[in-house]
Amino acid sequence: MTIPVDIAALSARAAAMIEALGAISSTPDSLTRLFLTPEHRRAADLVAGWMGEAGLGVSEDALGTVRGSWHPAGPQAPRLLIGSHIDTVVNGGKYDGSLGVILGILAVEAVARSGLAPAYGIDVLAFGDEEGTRFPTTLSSSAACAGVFLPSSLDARDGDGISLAEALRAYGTNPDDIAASAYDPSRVLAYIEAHIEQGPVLEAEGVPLGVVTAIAGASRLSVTVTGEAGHAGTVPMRLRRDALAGAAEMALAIERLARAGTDGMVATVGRMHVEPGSVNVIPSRVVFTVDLRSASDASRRAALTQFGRDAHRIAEQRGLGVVISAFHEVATVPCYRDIQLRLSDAVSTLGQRAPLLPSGAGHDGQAMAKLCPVGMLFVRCKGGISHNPAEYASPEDMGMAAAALIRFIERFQQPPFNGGTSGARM
Ligand code: HGY
Ligand code: MN
Ligand code: MN
Repeated sequence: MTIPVDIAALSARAAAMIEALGAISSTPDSLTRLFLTPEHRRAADLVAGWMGEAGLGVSEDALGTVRGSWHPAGPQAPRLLIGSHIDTVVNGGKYDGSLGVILGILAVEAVARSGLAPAYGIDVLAFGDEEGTRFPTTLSSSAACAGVFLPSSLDARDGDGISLAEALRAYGTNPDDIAASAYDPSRVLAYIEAHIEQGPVLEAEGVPLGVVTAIAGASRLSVTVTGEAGHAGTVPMRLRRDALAGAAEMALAIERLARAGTDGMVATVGRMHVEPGSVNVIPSRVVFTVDLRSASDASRRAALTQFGRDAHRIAEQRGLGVVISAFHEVATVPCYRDIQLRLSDAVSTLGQRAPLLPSGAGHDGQAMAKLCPVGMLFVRCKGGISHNPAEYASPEDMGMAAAALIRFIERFQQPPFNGGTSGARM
């Protein structure tokens, strides 16, 4: 059965939904929507409404993930999961995460309304904590669905000292129910996510869609450098123990390691807190973050080891203290080969070519790979810009992506999907 797709209509609906969801922010003139905030609640309610209008059964789990279920073969049938996240970074873009949830809803709605009656069901998932912006955790919602949520994450505290457990209760969920949120691996066929590429490749190749081969592994560190506060006017340079100057040298050290790194290695110091923070006081304490990624786990881990050596050498030379703690680590996840082929096939039925490409950005698929085979469809974004209000995907490309998901679902059982609970069988 070939389901009729109206790409123009899908494009217009996706664009309108992006605008509606993108308008839900804690800041008036930019987009910031953090996990378990009132804005997350409003966005979850909007998405739940869309799921209901699409004819899906709507529920919400203990980590705040909104689930839209379509079970034509009954609730016990195995199911395909399609999702992404609705949280954002600070001053982020409207498409990162939200697009994947919206495309999932549009695709399942079209399939459900076509009369197709597959032997499997589909759940559309809207995760609330992919970015890890509010708490020093990340992928916690998808980890709960995958059954790999770390209970110790409940003690993670946000900038106001509120723990994840406290925030969950305030949001109206019960952390005691987290274990029950996990899917049964034997009942899940695969997880598929559509997402903007957040890079320049598809635009450079002049194509709207791409298929992801692997999702880069990442490490996130918190580095605390301690020195001695002093008078900016009286302490000679040779006698200073300047925590900020030391932190700056360490930041350049990690940048140097990444520039020399292999496998697409990238490093970012995204946040730096300086104490006491007076213009005329030598900084006594600095805390900064490091985000290090590579398509190769071995090269990332080697760079981490070398950075530790560099940071301690710099601290010793400057008479400083340094403590490095890793608060996030996720391995590189290969995407399931059969799913890559099926996504490429679905795109080709639309007369489009879908290049294969890795993802430098992290995604919920890295947690879901612990549950089932995962695959990702990338959507071209303007200038490759993301985590920036200038982030943009065209309505036409969004409509094409929705159509590709419809084709993927329609053809998912022919021949029977050779799924499994392992990550990727290349
Ligand atoms: O950081 C990332 O790669 C993702 O946007 N959370
Ligand atoms: Mn994302
Ligand atoms: Mn992101």
